[in-house]
Amino acid sequence: MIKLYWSPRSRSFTTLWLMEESGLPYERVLTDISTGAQKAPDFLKVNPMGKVPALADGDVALGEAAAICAYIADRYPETRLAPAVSDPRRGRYLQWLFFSPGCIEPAIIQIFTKIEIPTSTAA
Ligand SMILES: N[C@@H](CCC(=O)N[C@@H](CS)C(=O)NCC(=O)O)C(=O)O
Repeated sequence: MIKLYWSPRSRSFTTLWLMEESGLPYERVLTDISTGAQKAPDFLKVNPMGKVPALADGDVALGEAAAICAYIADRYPETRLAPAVSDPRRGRYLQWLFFSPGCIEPAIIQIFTKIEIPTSTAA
């Protein structure tokens, strides 16, 4: 059975939502980052980066929330969560799949950490 390793108050939420939408049977494995569970040797075998979310599906193991979403949608097309590779809507699907980790998250982190990131290197 698919195992989704998750922690409260983390990026796990996207993947928990995805798994519920998928209708696939899966097991939630609590990996509480407030206790350091993400650095336990057994978890590091699933995601050597020591981060949640992570997913194990048979011999497949991966981290990264967007990658987990893409993996489930492609591996289980019966869930109808993604346009097929040949579908013209595939391009926009990929654009929005990567928009959150590529654009929204860095902006949120910048706001919360108040780190100034120069928008231009011009003098
Ligand atoms: N780019 C990764 C980020 C994963 C990540 O940083 N997860 C945090 C929780 S939101 C984590 O596991 N932090 C614990 C740690 O870094 O030790 C993703 O989108 O899944």
